[in-house]
Amino acid sequence: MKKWIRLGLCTAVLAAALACTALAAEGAVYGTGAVSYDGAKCSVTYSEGLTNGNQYVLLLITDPNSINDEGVMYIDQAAAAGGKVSFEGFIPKEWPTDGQTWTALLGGEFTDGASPKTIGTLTFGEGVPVSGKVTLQGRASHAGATVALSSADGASFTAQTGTDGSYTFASVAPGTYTMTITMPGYLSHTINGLEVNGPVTAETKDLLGGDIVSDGQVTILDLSKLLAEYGSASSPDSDINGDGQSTILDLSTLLGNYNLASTTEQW
Ligand SMILES: [Ca+2]
Repeated sequence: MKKWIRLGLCTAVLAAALACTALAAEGAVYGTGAVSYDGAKCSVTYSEGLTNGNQYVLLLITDPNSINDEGVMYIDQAAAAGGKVSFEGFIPKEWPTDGQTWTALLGGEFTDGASPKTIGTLTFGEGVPVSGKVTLQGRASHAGATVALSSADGASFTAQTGTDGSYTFASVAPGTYTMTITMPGYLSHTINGLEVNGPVTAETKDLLGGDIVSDGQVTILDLSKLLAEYGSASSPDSDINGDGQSTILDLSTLLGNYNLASTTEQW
């Protein structure tokens, strides 16, 4: 069950719970859990002192110093299972504002008798989300590519792709960036002049395999390395497609991209 409601909260109870714990830095979690925001959705999990089957309720407090029903952004409840509670992928009521800290509060019966618990905080910068997708030629899983953003004034951010190739920077400061997408064994791709002045969704980029020696092109150097390792079943550098060995599949990819080089485009 997920819904927005306004609550007639017992603010004294909440204030007492919050007063016990000083607010911490970005993404802090007290105990065993996780509090995250990917630029679009939130997830909170917790697993300390719970009783399976019991109901727990999550609240996000926007301003711990001024608790009222307007300041509670979200409420949800879940039963503990497998020793934890999970509130996955819910949408925040409001877009986070610069420097705003959300405090995640969990209510319910805990084995130590204390409740509610302040389980973590999320502090948001002045950035906006940047997301996109990268596919890796010849692979079923597109996880592990590195997407880096850097600006002329020194700001830099990095993210990794997930299995489906997607990546997200939760909070990128506005500016003009160079995006570089790299993956061992693959030709990199660079995008210059990427303007971030609001949420950005970049086009899907396909990285081509074969740059085993990572010099920005597919040449005799890569072919030599692959041939030297051909047949090896111990995850050699020339295992372009990540199946653990160097085979005809990797050779085919390399030869298909022979003489190609890393690419650059203007945003
Ligand atoms: Ca392979």
